[in-house]
Amino acid sequence: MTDPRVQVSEEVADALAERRPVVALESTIISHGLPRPRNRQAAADFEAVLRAAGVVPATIAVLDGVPRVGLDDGGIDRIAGEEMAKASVRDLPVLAARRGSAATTVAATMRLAAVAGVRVFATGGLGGVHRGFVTTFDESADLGALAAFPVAVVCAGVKSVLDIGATLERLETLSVPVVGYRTDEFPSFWLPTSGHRLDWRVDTPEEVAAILAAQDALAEPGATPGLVLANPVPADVAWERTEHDRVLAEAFAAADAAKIRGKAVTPFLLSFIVQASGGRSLEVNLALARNNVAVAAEVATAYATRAA
Ligand code: PSU
Ligand code: MN
Repeated sequence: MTDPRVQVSEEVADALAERRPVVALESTIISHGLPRPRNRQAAADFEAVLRAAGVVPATIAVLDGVPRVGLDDGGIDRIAGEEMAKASVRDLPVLAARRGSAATTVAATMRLAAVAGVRVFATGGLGGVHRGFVTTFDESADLGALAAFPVAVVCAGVKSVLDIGATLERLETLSVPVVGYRTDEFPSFWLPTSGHRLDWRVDTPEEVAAILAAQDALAEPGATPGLVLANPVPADVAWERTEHDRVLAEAFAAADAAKIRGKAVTPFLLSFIVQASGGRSLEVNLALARNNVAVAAEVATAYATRAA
């Protein structure tokens, strides 16, 4: 029988025991969010950014039924190179029982990070409420996970292919703090703005660490929620707004014309956008994800410093 318990790598376990900084990284962005072979390079790059900052990377995935927190190079080769299923929280027990392998979404990564005791997590963009949710009820389990697991997620907001306003309303209902990092506005992935103002802004990693420490100290009855640290793509690498708007409008029209529905809509739009932008959207995606990893390293360092 495979041991279905979460396996934390020795490097990550040692760092946590010694209160050194650790940052969790998801694997769905590698297996499904970025094309090969750039995805393998990106996975190595994210880990290298953390190590250069003195932070231990904890890339998370399920391999042969075992949820792993901290992959070695062989594990990263597998999530980048093999055809992997995409696992959210509800898929974890099925994978364990069947000894299956899968990349983990933000939701499943948060859950496994929380079990291991990793407090800070970096990704590209969050899942959220889909356009047309009134008829489809399509809302990512990422939002429920943010309400349930005490992990801070550094991200560039959500893509404008989702309903950003509805996503922010749901995060409010779920009592998830949403804090802008050096911004007063929620970012929209490829663009630093969205038109949606935020209630809270911080300007230093130490301020974020203080909020996380306050969450820990409040030890809210029931679950302590996570936190969204909304970190806009740097202005010099952001997509040009007019080009962004033009390609998105083209993508929605193409999905409509091809009568794409349901679960197929997002993958259709995303691959259309990469093609129609001549790869420009991919470059922006890589740059913003790398920037989120760098900010997460600073936050995890400030948090570990407080705890020490
Ligand atoms: N948004 C992105 N890139 C991604 C994802 C979201 O800009 O790669 C992935 C993340 O893993 C996220 C998941 O957790 O998609 C959400 O999927 P769903 O909507 O099926 O919950
Ligand atoms: Mn969905």
